[in-house]
Amino acid sequence: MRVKHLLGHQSLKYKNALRATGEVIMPFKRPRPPPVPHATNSSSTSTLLSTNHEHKRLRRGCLHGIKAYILSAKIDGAEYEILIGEAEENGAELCKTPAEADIIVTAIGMKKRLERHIDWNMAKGKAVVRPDWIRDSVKKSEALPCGDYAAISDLLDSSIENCPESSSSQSQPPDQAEASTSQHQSTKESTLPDLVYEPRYKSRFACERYSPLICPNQDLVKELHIIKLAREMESEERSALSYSRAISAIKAFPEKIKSMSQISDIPYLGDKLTGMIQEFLSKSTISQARQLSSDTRYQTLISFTSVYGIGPHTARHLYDLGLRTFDDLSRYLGSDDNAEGSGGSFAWREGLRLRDELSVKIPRAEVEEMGRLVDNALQDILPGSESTICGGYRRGKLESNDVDIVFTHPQGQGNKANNMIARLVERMRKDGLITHTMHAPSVRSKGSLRPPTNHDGWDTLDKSLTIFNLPKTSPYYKGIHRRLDLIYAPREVYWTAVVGWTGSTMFERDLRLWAKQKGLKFDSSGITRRRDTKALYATSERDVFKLLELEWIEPRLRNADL
Ligand code: 8GT
Ligand code: MN
Repeated sequence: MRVKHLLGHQSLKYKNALRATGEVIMPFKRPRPPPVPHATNSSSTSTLLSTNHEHKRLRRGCLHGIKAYILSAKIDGAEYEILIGEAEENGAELCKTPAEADIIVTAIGMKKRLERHIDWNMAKGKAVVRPDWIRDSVKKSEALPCGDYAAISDLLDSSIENCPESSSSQSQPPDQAEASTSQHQSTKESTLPDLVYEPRYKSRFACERYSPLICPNQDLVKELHIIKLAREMESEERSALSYSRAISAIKAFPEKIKSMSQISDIPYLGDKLTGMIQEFLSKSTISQARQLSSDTRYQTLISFTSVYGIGPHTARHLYDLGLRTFDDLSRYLGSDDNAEGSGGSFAWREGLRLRDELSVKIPRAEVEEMGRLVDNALQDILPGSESTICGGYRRGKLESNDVDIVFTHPQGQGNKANNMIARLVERMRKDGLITHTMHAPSVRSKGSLRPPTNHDGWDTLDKSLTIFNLPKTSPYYKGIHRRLDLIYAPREVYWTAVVGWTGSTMFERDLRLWAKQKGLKFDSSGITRRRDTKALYATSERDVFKLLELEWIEPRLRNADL
């Protein structure tokens, strides 16, 4: 939903707008998620469950049962994300506060600095280790002793003393542990040929995996998507990301999942996800997803965020005020008390007015017609321009929520950008094609739902988020407003921009992580080498992949989200 696109700065604006009405922002009530059904080894004798159980045992991570707090200070965003992912995937329970944790992971090496974040006396009661404790434990498949990893010398002894043990090693009786190890080895042996041919779905990076529009496990993915959306609605970003990662990994799995033994190589499936998949295999649904989809709070938040300009934060606030329907919302916005002139309410009212139209999906033929009209306008004012329809359309989606068009001009270099966008928009406005515009800030503000989080914004390209209207003379005219994003890229970064705007979101997120581990920085506005910030220019879309040392993946296989 492109609505999210605007969240970053808008939610803040609206927050102030709401505050101005004198209403108190109440803490939101969160529906307690139903307990995740876990496989048990108790009564069932069905083969499915017993293989599942076996499987679960195999997958139980080396950090299982360990309560960890990862302090983000001094850890760079991408690295933080990788650490969190690794810890979660290997069974660690991530805590929101250091007090709840057994082990504190930090890149801080000095007592004074640590004390800025964590109470010293509390730290003394825990193990306090460096991030490589997670990495090395995962590599060795066991929670390693903390002594070698103590983050701060003064805390060495207490870290050794308080070093947690994983319940995966603790709770298994010796014979079982042995069975599990030997099984583990036998799985390893049986996958030996994979060393020669490593299927792409195993990669930890969505930008290495083939992700078709519709995958063999699409129903499972849809169910998980509901849970992911619910997390987004509650601004539980990290949890939402775990679901996005799992969804993305399942999207690339080439077979229909019929038994748990098939999924052991799919990355990012921790205990919770494994349990859910197990449930899905036996019931074709996931109870948590079912419950959510009939939950009033979930439904209301989803529908409010479908209004252009309303993000989860605002939606929760409106919900807490007791609003449930669009009529409620409309009444609320219509009331003079709430109609302060600062723009927030106006934008909402406008969004609400257009909502029904904007929620109608755009068929491919109409997307193409819009592309032609944009290109005509472009050629008129900037002859020789080039444009590409990106986004979901380019990935093969039959219907799109909006249209994303990236364009460039042979003479357009460097910072003449402003001009190009303004000229195009002005022209289309005059022709009656564009009815509303929202100039996006070039850098997305933090706190936006949209990833990636490894840097502050998507890019520094100039763009305009507009509302578009086909001319009555067009054979596709239905009198429906459409969302159209126009993005100008200087010639030399045109292909990076095309890759950056083709998506899907997880593909993009991992592209950035991938680039990072290659010592590069990728975003839609260019590729740079980190060590000397030298810019690398691609001359084609394939060249973008080549520069990133990535194998080519065609746009239709970049559907790494739902
Ligand atoms: P849809 O339009 O049918 O919903 O599907 P979509 O085309 O895949 O989603 P979208 O929300 O239109 O986003 C298109 C792609 O543009 C996304 O995959 C994302 O990678 C990228 N994208 C944004 N916002 C921004 C942005 O501000 N800068 C850049 N460079 N890319 C962005 O969504
Ligand atoms: Mn789009």
